Amino acid sequence: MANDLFGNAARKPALRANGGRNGTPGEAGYTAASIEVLEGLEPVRRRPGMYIGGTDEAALHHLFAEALDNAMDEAVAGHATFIDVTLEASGFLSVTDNGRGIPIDPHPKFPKKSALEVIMTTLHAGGKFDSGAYQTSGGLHGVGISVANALSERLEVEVGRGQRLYRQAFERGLPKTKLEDLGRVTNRRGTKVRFKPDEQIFGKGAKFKPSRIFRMSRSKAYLFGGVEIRWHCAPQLVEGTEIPAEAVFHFPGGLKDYLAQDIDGKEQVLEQAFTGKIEKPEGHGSVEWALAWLAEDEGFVHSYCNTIPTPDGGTHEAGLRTALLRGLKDHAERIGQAKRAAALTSEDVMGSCAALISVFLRDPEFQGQNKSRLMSQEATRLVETTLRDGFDHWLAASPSAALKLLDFTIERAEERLRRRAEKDVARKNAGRKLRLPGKLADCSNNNAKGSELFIVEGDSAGGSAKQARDREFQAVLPLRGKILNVASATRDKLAGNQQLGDLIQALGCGTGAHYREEDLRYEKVIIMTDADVDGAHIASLLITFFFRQMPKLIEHGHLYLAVPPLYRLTQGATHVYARDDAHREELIRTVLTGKSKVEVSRFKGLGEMQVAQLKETTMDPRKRALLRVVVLPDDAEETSDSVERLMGNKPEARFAFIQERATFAAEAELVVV
Ligand code: 28G
Repeated sequence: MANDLFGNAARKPALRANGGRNGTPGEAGYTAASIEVLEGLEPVRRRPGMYIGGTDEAALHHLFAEALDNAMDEAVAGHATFIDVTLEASGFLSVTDNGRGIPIDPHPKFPKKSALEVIMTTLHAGGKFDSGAYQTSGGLHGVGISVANALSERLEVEVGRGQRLYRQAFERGLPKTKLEDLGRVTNRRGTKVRFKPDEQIFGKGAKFKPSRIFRMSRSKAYLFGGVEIRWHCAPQLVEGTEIPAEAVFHFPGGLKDYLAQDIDGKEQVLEQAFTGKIEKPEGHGSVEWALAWLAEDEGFVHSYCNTIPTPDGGTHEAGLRTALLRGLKDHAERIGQAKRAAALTSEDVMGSCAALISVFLRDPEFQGQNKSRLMSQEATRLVETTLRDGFDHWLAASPSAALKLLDFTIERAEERLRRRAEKDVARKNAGRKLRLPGKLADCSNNNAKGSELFIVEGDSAGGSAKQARDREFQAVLPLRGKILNVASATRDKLAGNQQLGDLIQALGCGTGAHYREEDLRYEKVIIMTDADVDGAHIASLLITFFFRQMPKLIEHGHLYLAVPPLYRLTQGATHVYARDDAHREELIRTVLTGKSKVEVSRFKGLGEMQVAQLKETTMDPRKRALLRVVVLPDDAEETSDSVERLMGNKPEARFAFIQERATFAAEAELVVV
């Protein structure tokens, strides 16, 4: 038997059927002895999910991924130049490479079996539940083509090797034929695996999806420019779809081509993508990258190691982020813009960056649920230094593009800082909300803008107001009984007063020297008291409180008086409301006719009004009147005196005086003089 390739010992025991993916092609010389045989395939059929992550459509396609990965290994290692993928109408899928062909010599541990049969029928280490996080590649968590064999109702292997063609067939992982020698061939070298997934495992009618197989094949070709992948599909499977029955994937431009396809039609910040490919000497890996910045915030990083996707990122992605951030910051410094770039984070640089990065490493280390994160430490340095170098050159070579990129990322940083500030405010507001007084029925609108606080006298009126309000933007705070007269109270007494404490808390803006209008939780603060002497007294006390503790709140026009009616006049079906005696007489003279009897009812208080009446007459912004409380700025000091003088003695008298002067418009001004 001509097995010229079977002379040398392997570097280390293989963890899967083939030699793993190497950055350095041409290192042939494995022996069948290096295959570490563990056990048969029964466990795979018993618990397929343990090996391929389930039995759904994604898991089904893992079988293809494994076969394709094996073929890619041969290509990446420099032994194969093309891969053929054929999907048949029968549901059979075949993957063929023109590599060395799976070894067929007798296996040292099982002299009666060929290496090929051992590879196809035994489970190899490196699976998900293997002790180490170490494996050579992804695919079916690196468990080998035998898993695909175990889960196929039939699988046929053909090997062209040493100018002879060999064949063996399996069903559900068990050999159905011996390894046959089909005789001399000169035109076939490599491996062909043809298989059909087992419906017993994947469910009746489970089939490969042409579009998925097509895309997976194309991706691989992008990831390794040195391979040509030929796609054939039974025409009836792709009829009426966008997927062609025949295609050739060959992308010498590699990731550059891939990126162009990935971001086709999306607006880019720069005209040129940043791409490159570096191969380190002596098998110290290689790096290929293609990056573009997208105008919209749709960045992504697709990373690969040895053509295996690493959706959970890892060390290579870390190197990429560091290289870009440092590179851009250093460039900013070189052009005297270090200060502007100081706030940049890799989030700002990466957020809109469409990045493809592919590394080839010897013996890569993967980790995570699906082995989808690269752990090899050397990848960070490899990617960081390589990309950094390339990025520096690229930035230096096109100063205008570099500046554009810098401006773009700085703009993103500023936006990020703005968003964070907004979030802080929102959080602060939320925190403040937690400390609101229990009696407050707050509105759902969290913004001060457009919201109103009704300060209501007594719990019963408070109850009516809560029902009459529009809870979206109207809050209600009932205050019980008469509040403390601020004008005559001491500081301590004021601080300990429950009613005022609740009010201060509800407003959120603090008092005296601590007053901060930006923290005021409502745009309008509306005092709503009964239209009687007691009500006037309470309103006066409240105005005094505001005047003393939050004069700015009045000055800036936030304080109002509600104008509840005192009388309801009914004539037949007509109802009108009058706010006082004079208004009542006026209405009788002007609005109502002298013909029939006018029924006059007097409200004893807000609590006595029906909810609908209260809403209509006093609270609904479309129908109510409000009085704005104003302090004339010039007289501010004098005002202070007069308020104290008046409030200190006979507040209700003063309030009546004010009312007389107030004009009733939708928002009249109540001038405190
Ligand atoms: C068609 C479907 C997918 C493959 C090869 C070639 C070799 C190989 C495959 O060896 C056994 C285990 C580790 C060394 C390697 C041939 C060395 C010399 C191969 C494939 C021996 C597996 N000659 N081509 N496996 N290794 N193509 N295509 O699966 O120690 S699998």
